[in-house]
Amino acid sequence: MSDEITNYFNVAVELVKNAGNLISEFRSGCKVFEVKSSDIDLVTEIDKKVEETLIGGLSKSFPSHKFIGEESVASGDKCILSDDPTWIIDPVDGTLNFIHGYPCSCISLGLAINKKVVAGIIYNPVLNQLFTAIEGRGAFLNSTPIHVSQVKELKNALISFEAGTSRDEEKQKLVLENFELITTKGQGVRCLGSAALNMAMVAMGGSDAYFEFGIHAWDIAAGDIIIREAGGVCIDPAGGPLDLLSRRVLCASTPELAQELAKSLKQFYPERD
Ligand code: LIP
Repeated sequence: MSDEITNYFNVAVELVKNAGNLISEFRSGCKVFEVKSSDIDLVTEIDKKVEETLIGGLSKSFPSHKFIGEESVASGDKCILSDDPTWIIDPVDGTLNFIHGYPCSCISLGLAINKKVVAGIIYNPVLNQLFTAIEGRGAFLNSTPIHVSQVKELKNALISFEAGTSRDEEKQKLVLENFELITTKGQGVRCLGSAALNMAMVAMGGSDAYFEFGIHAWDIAAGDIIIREAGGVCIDPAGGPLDLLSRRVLCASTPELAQELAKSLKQFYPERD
């Protein structure tokens, strides 16, 4: 199985690198976009093109594989995670950044088998950062091994989090409460505007934890394996195991920090993927 996964991964990396050219052409921003679920949940033609390119290339090489793609789901496809090899795709994670020309957007591609993510790729073509992992083989940034930090306590932690793309009032209230918690109890707060890049930052030890309510499977699948392979943990924000379709994530450098955050955070339960 491990050789098969490596073969899947090698094909996927080449496709992702090529598709990255579509994104880097717009490094100064992409001013043409459409609105999706809210006025801050946006999509461009490039999101759609990158997703089509990846699904086209992967299905040609692996005709039996399944897909969960952000833009295919937005156009009406069902979000189904079976035991079959399933590619979970965010073609442009950080679309709002991409539109503005803020250089924190990436392709996020995870491969789940038996509902567990076994390989992941996060690629920011503008900053030339390629984060990768295959189960059991470690995590890498541009082929150099990466590791999470050793931070165990919230008071010493730099925490990434995001307000998300919903204008739901209950959700926005919770975002502010959790923001207050981490600004008063943690060492500092960062928001990159891309769930996948926030996770990659935890994986490389730049920040110590990241959490968000309202993300989707495609935002976190690749980050999940990259963080685990870098020595960190990805769990549900209430402290239990991560559920890829629950739209909730908490990842951290150490189990101690993850559990301290899980106990402190105000919880929100969005509708599942
Ligand atoms: C978005 C993330 C953002 C997060 C949103 C959403 P999109 O993905 O990049 O960081 O807060 O919940 O998932 O829409 O740009 O692919």
